[in-house]
Amino acid sequence: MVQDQEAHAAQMERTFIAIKPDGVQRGLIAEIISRFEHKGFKLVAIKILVPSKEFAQKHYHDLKDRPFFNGLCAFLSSGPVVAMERESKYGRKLIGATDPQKSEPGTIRGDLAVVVGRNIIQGSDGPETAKDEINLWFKPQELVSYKSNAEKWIYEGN
Ligand code: IDP
Ligand code: MG
Repeated sequence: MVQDQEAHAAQMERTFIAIKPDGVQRGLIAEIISRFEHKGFKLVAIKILVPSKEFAQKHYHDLKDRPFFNGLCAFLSSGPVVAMERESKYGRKLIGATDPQKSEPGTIRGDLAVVVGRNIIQGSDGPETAKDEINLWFKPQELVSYKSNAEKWIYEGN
């Protein structure tokens, strides 16, 4: 039983998610949060803040050589962002492709965004980047540890 629980915990993937300034200004906070909530993503941390340009540059450091880097960092720091950590076994499929023109309908970007520079949401690319992004955006004491009672209805074997 304990082994089952450990296996279950090991498979839960941490994801850093941020609703970018365009999503906040367009009044899409509840819409976006509800999609993760309805799918069964566990909410571990959440806050609203205006990131500085320097902070945005840190967040997007791996894109620093791309031509859109300055505009992207200026945009991310242009207004409030809602930052979250969520856990699930579903990866980033809800978010959709980076370019909303290529995102499937049914995904957040496919349904709610139109151009790549205003794609309303950030989601970490995988477990390693999630770890780095969560460490950048949250202090350890901002992460809440709790047992989600919904999990036994969302997943098998726990
Ligand atoms: P992701 O957000 O889907 O993980 P990344 O490649 O990590 O995509 O790029 C980060 C962000 O940079 C994108 O969400 C988008 O806002 C922006 N971006 C990516 N490619 C372009 C581009 O070709 N033009 C303008 N902005 C871009
Ligand atoms: Mg990315």
